[in-house]
Amino acid sequence: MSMVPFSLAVWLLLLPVLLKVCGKPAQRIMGGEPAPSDGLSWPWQVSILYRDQPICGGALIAEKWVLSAAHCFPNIKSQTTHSDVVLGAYQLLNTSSNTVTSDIQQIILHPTYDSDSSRGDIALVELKSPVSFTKYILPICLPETSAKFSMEESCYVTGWGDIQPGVELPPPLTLQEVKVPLIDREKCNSLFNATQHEPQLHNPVGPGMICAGYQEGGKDSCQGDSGGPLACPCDGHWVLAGVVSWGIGCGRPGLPGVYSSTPFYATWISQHIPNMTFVTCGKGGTTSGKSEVNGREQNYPVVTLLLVFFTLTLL
Ligand code: 4AZ
Repeated sequence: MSMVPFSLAVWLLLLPVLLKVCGKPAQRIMGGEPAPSDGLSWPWQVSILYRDQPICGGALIAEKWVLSAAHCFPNIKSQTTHSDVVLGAYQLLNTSSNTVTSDIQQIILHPTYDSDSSRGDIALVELKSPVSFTKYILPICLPETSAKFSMEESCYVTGWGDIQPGVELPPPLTLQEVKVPLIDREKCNSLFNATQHEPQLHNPVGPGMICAGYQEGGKDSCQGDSGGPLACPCDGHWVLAGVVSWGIGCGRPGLPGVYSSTPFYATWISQHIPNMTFVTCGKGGTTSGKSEVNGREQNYPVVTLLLVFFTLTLL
């Protein structure tokens, strides 16, 4: 057997591994509340429809897989049959040729999911067939278990959920973004414990949860954003730090939004998606507070090196 087809195959298999294809939007513009109108900022954002109505958000993590919240699926059987996943959308009521709608193959809830405590509020949604990546449809990177996000990072939560409790996003349902700093579990529990609310829970933020928001309130995710991404910059990529899970109201002072922590569930995700790759945020290297996540500089040395190697192996 000739070595040429063999090395060709090896390199073609290695190429997508060496080239991180997640967490790199074609473009990103810092700004206010509606996401930038080019619709390129959050290409992993999906909407999950049940009988044609948007019920939850989700994040694309691979060609066939979306990560969402377990509480979005109280009736898996009916929802698998009657739900669709909308990808590449910006305005849900004004979809373009960049939008793809997919049927659902299966929904996998985390085995520890408990609706009372919101423990394990994470779900994997498998699409019927793989989607083609475009500049409007791209996966976000997943953090490995030991990934640590810098607490100074600018994380964003995005979605088509309510703009206030009980106030729906008006037509044409334009994707919203809001910058929310991470709040660690200890700090978040002390906030919840110190803030008057019903039901008064003690240490409600369990392992596998992380908070994001402001002590003074005002900026938060809300009903309908559930399952959607909390995206943070890490080592030059956007990485999924959390999945919108729960809160007491929305944007209330001292009651930040609570998210299922993706690093905590990385092992479970890898068990269901065998070839999934994970990124190591803030380990072995300089994790600066502000990282350039949209520059065109990264990976080009790797690509060049690869192409040189590739050419040499073919000779
Ligand atoms: C909800 O009802 C919900 N502020 C989701 C997230 C938050 C609040 C409520 C976070 O699905």
